[in-house]
Amino acid sequence: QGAEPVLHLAKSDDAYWMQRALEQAMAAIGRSHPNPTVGCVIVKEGRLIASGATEVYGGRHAERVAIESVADRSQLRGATLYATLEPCSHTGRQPPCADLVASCGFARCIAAVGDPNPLVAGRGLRRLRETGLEVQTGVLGPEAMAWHLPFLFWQIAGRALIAAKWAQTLDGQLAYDDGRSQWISGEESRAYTHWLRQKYDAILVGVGTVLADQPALTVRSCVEPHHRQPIRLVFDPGARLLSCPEETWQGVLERTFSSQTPTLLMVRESAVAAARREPLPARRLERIEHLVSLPDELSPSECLRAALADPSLSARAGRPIHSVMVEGGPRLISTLAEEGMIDMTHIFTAPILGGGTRFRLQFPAPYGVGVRLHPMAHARLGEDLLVEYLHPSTQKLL
Ligand code: AOF
Ligand code: ZN
Repeated sequence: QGAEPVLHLAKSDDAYWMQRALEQAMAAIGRSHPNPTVGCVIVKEGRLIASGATEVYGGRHAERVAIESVADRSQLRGATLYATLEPCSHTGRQPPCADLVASCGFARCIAAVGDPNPLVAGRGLRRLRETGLEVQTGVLGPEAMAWHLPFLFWQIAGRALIAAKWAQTLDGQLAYDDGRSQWISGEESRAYTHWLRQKYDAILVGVGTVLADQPALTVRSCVEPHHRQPIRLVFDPGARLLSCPEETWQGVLERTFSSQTPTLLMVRESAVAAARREPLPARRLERIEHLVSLPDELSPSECLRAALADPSLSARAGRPIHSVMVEGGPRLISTLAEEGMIDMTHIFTAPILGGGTRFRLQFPAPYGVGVRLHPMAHARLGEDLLVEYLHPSTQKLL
């Protein structure tokens, strides 16, 4: 349940220990944002002697947590340090990890991926090589890249990562024809999804999903401790929420707009203006604390891009928004995917055949050439299979 590794089976000792380092990071999911949540293990003669993960923002980095947990530092002589990200070489809120690692007498340092932060960018590993350590990168590289993607993407692309998550049947249905979507993926996948939300700064859903399910979109019923609740974004260009049946509206207020974390409602300018002229929508609008008005002339994808690039979104959310996970529905995901907006996907496939015909991803004919995604990591969750894919443009960027 929860923090099961999204990994291939270990193929070598190094992969085995890097998997343990990734598990350290996963157990601290979301804790260090906007710092990447790095995992670290220290191994000597085939035995684990220390482990750690990045602390809350401004706190110690993973390598320091692991090293400082060893009372007798002479133990570290000749040991191997595994880190899911290149040890840093700069002085930020914390002193450089590379200097600390270099001072301990390690024989080897294995980093899964490099740190693209311009203040680091290879200098951490170079520093260690110069000290005489054997340095290696790329062990579980794709898995670590998938894990650190929100951070890597923000550093490299300079904009918020848009990930999509959906569960589907073998025949590609995201919900049964009667609209039920809750029972496609199994219990393990659902717990995993709740847990996974902590990795992202915001969860985005389309209004169709909100009207159908009144989802809470919170972190719950999954492994503890819970490190944070992402904010919620509801994409409702036509303001359908403001004129839905009263019972649905009450459910939406209670669950999707619950007090645990802010919910921002994204509506087109013209629809906001129209809502203000009608008694019921106008009254409901009063209840919305965070309204994001979208320019009329932009497409849905352009609206989302603009909203995410607008610093006032982070200000209103009370935290930087560097990544978003889209959780449906099929229409919103199709619209975004069609315009090449989905940078990565978490897809859960349940062993169910015959899910109906109504709720599937749909792309217009010109899209028919097909975009080949890059699989990065996979896991079995109960009877479901989870695969994480990168869009080819994301792959190229990294
Ligand atoms: C590491 N280990 O566990 C993490 C690293 O302001 P600071 O000092 O906390 O530095 C933040 C930067 O350090 C961050 O942008 C990223 O480049 C790197 N994160 N590095 O060696 C860690 N979290
Ligand atoms: Zn560091």
